[in-house]
Amino acid sequence: MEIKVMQKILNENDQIAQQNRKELEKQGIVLINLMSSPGSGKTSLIENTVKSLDHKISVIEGDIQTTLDAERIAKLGIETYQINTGPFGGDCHLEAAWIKNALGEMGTEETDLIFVENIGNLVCPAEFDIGAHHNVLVLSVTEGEDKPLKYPLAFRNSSVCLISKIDLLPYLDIDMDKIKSNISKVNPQANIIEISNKTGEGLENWYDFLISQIKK
Ligand SMILES: Nc1nc2c(ncn2[C@@H]2O[C@H](COP(=O)(O)OP(=O)(O)OP(=O)(O)O)[C@@H](O)[C@H]2O)c(=O)[nH]1
Ligand SMILES: [Mg+2]
Repeated sequence: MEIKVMQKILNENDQIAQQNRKELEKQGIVLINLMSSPGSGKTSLIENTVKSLDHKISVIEGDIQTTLDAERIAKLGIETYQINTGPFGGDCHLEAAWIKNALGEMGTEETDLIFVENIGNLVCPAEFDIGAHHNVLVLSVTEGEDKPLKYPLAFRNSSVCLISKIDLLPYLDIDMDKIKSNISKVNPQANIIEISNKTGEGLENWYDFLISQIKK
């Protein structure tokens, strides 16, 4: 007698996300999905990384409104694609189909690494697989120790958690060990890296992680 087992049926977004991941793998390109609250330092991190790494990097920017972040990145002379969700209902996340469309319009042949800067919030982006090889969560020290516990999915779905703005620690009553232990509670496997986009402290560890992932 055959036993039927209920299986997760991939929804359309998950299917397109898997296609994105596979297609990029064929081309030897690594896709990194950056997620955080508004203002935690995603664009600053991309700017520092582009200036420091000797690899071909492209960026897909997600925002509800404006091309401000894309303009910051384009100034560095790299390919930048902006997705604005405002005209289409103002979604607070990016979906796999939009990334597929962006990748199709970008010239990716020579690219080693693509950053997607997801829309700034700690909830919706974590619910949608876009086809990234790594989700990277950026949490700034000004946001409080409790955020991993209050928004666990974003932390759980990220292989790397960057704790940013550590240059501000002397001015804050915040317990770094508590932030880290709260991240580890929701995601014991998370690779936690402390960084400052302002002083550059810790960024070498982030670059080492990226270089270990780049295929070309
Ligand atoms: N002191 C300090 N300021 C930082 C750091 N990283 C970013 N900032 C500042 O924080 C502000 C927001 O940085 P962004 O890089 O624009 O943040 P974001 O996550 O891209 O913001 P959204 O795209 O709006 O979600 C800017 O004024 C940055 O200069 C850091 O490590 N230390
Ligand atoms: Mg930004």
